[in-house]
Amino acid sequence: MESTEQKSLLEEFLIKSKKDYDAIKNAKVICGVIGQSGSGKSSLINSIFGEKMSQSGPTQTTLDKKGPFQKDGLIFYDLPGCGTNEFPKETYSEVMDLNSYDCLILVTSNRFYENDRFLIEEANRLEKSIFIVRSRIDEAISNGKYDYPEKEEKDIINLCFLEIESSIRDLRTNGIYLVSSRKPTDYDLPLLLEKIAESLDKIKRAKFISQIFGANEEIINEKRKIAKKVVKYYSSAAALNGINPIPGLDVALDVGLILKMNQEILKIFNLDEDSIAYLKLLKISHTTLNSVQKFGMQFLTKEAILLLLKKYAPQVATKQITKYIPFAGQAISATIAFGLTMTFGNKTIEECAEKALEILSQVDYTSFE
Ligand SMILES: Nc1nc2c(ncn2[C@@H]2O[C@H](COP(=O)(O)OP(=O)(O)OP(=O)(O)O)[C@@H](O)[C@H]2O)c(=O)[nH]1
Ligand SMILES: [Mg+2]
Repeated sequence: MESTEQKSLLEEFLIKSKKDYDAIKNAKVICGVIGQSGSGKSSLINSIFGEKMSQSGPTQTTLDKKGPFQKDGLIFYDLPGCGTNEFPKETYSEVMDLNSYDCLILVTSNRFYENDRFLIEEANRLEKSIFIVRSRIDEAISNGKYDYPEKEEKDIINLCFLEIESSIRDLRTNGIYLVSSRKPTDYDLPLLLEKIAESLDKIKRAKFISQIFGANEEIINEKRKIAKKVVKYYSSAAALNGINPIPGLDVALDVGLILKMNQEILKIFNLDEDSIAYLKLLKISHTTLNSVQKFGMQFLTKEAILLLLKKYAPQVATKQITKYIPFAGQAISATIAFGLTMTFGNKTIEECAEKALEILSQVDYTSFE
C-alpha cells in the first residue's frame, strides 16, 4: 500500500508536470502568410505543417483572407498581397489586423515589388517579426540554368538573394529565405522553421516545434525535448490513475492513457496518418511508407502496448524512478506505474526520432529533375 506521504509527493509532481504540459497544450501561435496570388502561400503552409492543410493550384484560388489553417493551436492565415483595388496599401494593416500575429511571412516569387517593401515597412512600424520568403526557388534555378548556361547553381541562388536583399537593405527583417515547397528538406525551409521558432517566446516556441514538419535533425532534436514533457505528464498521471491490473506484473495501469501518450508522441514526430500522406510528396519509397505505417501500429494497439510493457518492466529499477520522485520506501504499484510509463514513453520518443531521421535520409527528389 502506498503511504499518504508518497501519494502527496506524486500529486505534487503531477501538478507541476501538468502545468508544464498544459502551458504548451493551451498555447496559440498565430502566423500570417502574405503574398500575391500564385506566389506559393498555400504550398508553403502545407510544407510548414508537413500536411496538406490548404489547396494549392496553378489557377487563382484566393483573393481574400483565407483560413484559419490549424493544428492544435498552431494557426495560419493566408493573406492576399496589398496594393490591389480590393486591398489598398493605406488600410491594409488595419483591415488584415497585422498587429494580431505572432509572426508574419512575406512570400514573393519571380519579382520583388514596391508593395512587398511597403509590407516590411508596416511590419517595422508595428514592431512585428517578418520573415521574407523567396518561394519556388527550384523553378528559379532551372530557369536560371536555361537563361545563363555559364552560371552555376550557387550563383543563380545568390542572384535571387541579392535581388531581394538590395531592395530592402535599409529595413529590418528576420532574414531572407529561399524556399522550395516541392523540396521542403532542401534549401532554406528548415532554417526558416528554426528561425521562426527562435523568434517566439519559450511556450509558443514549444507549441510551434511540436506542430511543424521535422525538416532537419535540429528540429527533430527539439521535438524530442517537447515529447519528454508529454511523457513526464502522462507518467505521473498513470501513477495516480492506476486502474487495470496488468497480468503478470505487480502493477495497475491505465493503458488508455498510454495509448493517448503514444498518439501525441507520434504526432509530434509527424508519424501519424495525415503526415504519412504528405511524405508521398517527398518521394519516399512505398516500402518505407508501409514500414512507417507498421511502425506506428506497435504503439497504438492495446495488445502491442501490453507486450511492450512486459518487455520493459524488468528494466524499471526503483533507482531510476527515485530520480524523479524521492520515494522513501520500496517499489510500490504507483512507482512502478510511473517508471513503466516513463520508460515506455522515452523509448517511444527515441524510436520515433530515429524513424523520423531515417525518413529524412530517404527523401529522393531526383525524379523531379
Ligand atoms: N516548382 C514549384 N512549384 C510551386 C512551389 N510553390 C508553389 N508551387 C506551385 O505554384 C502554384 C501556385 O502555388 P499556391 O501554393 O497555390 O500559391 P498561392 O499563393 O496559395 O496562390 P493563391 O491561393 O491563388 O493565392 C501551384 O501549382 C503550386 O504547385 C515551389 O516551391 N516550387
Ligand atoms: Mg492559396
